[in-house]
Formats: sequence, C-alpha cells, structure tokens
Amino acid sequence: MSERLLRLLSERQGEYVSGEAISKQLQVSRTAVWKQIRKLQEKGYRFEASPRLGYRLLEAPAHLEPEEIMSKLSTKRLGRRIERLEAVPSTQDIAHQLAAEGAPEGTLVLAEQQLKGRGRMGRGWVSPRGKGIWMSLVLRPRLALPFAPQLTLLTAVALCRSLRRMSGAEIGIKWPNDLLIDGKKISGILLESTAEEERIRYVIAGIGISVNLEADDYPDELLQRAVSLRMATGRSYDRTALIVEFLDELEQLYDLFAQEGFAPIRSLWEALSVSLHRPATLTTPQGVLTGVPVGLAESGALLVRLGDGEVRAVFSAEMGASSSGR
Ligand code: BTX
Repeated sequence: MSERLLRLLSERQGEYVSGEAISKQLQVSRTAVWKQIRKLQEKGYRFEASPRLGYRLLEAPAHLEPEEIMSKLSTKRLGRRIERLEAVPSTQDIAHQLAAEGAPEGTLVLAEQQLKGRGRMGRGWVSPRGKGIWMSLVLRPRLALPFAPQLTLLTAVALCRSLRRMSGAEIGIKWPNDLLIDGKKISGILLESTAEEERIRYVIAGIGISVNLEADDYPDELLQRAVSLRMATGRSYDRTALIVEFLDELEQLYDLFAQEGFAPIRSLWEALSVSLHRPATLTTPQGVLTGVPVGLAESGALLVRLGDGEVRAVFSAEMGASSSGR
C-alpha cells in the first residue's frame, strides 16, 4: 500500500491530496493512510499534513527506497522485487544466492556501497556510498549459453539509451559493454550466467553507473579513464529516476528481443557504438588481432576486418588503445 500511496502523492507533484481522496482511491481507512504516512516518514520522506487540505509530499529521502522505485516503474517484471542493502561486498553475490533459491526474473539487488565491487577478469569496481548505482538483476532468458553475449549487448543498449535521455550527454558504447563519455568510462556491465547442459538457468546482470561521484571519490590513477555523469555534465542526478528509466527501457528491449530476436538490438547497438570503423587492437584468448571492427554478427560476436580482408568473428577480447583506453 505504501507504494500506491507514494505513487498517488508523487503524481500530484507537491500538491495537496485530501485524506478522504486518498482513502477512497486506495480503499483503506483514513487511519490506515495516516499510519502509512508515519511509516514513510520514518524512512526519510517529508510530508506536509494539513487538517483541511490533506497531505503533500515535500521530499523523498536521498537514499534509495524500493517502494519509491516500484511506485514509479512501468515494468511488469523487472524490478518488481527489490532488495536494498547498505554495504555489501558485491551485489552480484547476493543476486546469485537469491536466484539459486528461486527468486523470480526481474528481482533487483541494490546497494548503497560495495566493498568488493567487481568488474570483468578479476578487476575491481569502485563503489562509494550513496554516490552511484550499484545493482544486480536476476534474468531468466530462454536462451542457449553461446548466445549470452547478446544479453550483454542488449543491456548496454538499454543503459546507453536511458542515460542519454536523462542526461543529454553524448554517451557511446565501447565493445562489448562499456559506456563512455569522451573516451572515459561512466558505466560498466558484468553478466554472469549459470547454465545446465548449454541452457541458461539464470543470468545475473551487474550494472554499475557512476552517477554523482566527484574527482576525490576515485583513486588518482582511475581519473584518466573514468568519469561520473555529474563530473561530465556539471549537475547531480536523482538515482531513483535513472534506475526507473533504465528498467523501463530494458524491459521493452528484452521483450522486443524475445519476440523478434537479436536483429533489432544489433542495429541499435551499432548506431550507439564508438568501436566501429576505426582500427583497434583486440587481445583475445587465442592471441592479439589488429583490424577494423565493422559490425556485429547475429550471435553477438564482433566482426573485425583483418589486414588481408578476411572478416573474423571475435567473441571475447579486450579492445585496446586505438579506440580508447581502459
Ligand atoms: P570492467 O572489467 O570492464 O571494468 C573494470 C575497470 O573499470 C577497472 O579496472 C577500472 O579501470 C574501471 N573502473 C572501476 N571502477 C569504476 C567506476 N566506478 N567508474 C568507472 N570506471 C571504473 C565492468 O568491468 C563491469 C563493472 C560492473 C560493476 C557492477 S556494480 C554492481 C555489480 N556488482 C559488482 O560487484 N559488479 C557489478
């Protein structure tokens, strides 16, 4: 009920709504409304209450609140269960545990701070308290394991489109999953899959967005390569609004993918990519390749034109120097 109450009051954007109107709309007693208001106040919401006019929402808490996120979402599945934690080693571990216990698709784990946030290949992810979005989402796609990279690309497209809309910044995707502004990383995606006989059981999509970090939140050596939305655009952002925009976008693309396959996602990715049509060095498990990435294969692999004209599909690699630094 507190989710519906919040939705009602925030839709009125600071206007008063009478206690009677609220109790009618939510079909509960006026005492029940008052009790919910008290509960929300304890969580950091500020309301003005007038005996004549009713209630109006003045301010939402600065920390992330599952009810508030859910009250604003338009999704059917993604983010319909949210676990919010203060400080954890990594949201990935919690999401794995919940998924193994049967948590439904769309379950979201959010933390204000990560003490051991992780990137790919054993790298770390800087996750200071209250400044960014550090979250892991449980997905249960009907997909064979070799196609899992398509989901990484799909997530990058959803993240890039939603962050562009909210910030107006020129954000591009560096293959396979980094989001960059002017060559500096603002967001990273880490997909971890669990499979049984080549079929995916579940995927944990870990997403880190450096939202309101300032220069001294990063170790010095990272400042060359990393930037936050706030540092890039000069203003701070409401993290709840960014999460809502991203989950709404992701669910739409995820449904499109289920209905029409990877082709429409591939076109969207190619349009947002900053990795295509410029020479790059790719360090693959099989060795180093130099060539020009020209697009994506149906599988999600990167197509690279080599010096002799051959086009090679690359499934996993570190993309180096020529397009932008890591
Ligand atoms: P990646 O391996 O592509 O990127 C890791 C690299 O990114 C680091 O080595 C460092 O250079 C840089 N980096 C570290 N922290 C930041 C930051 N806050 N902003 C920008 N650049 C940074 C990308 O891995 C995948 C990252 C996923 C992070 C999410 S957060 C929620 C979930 N939980 C968890 O432990 N990981 C995921």
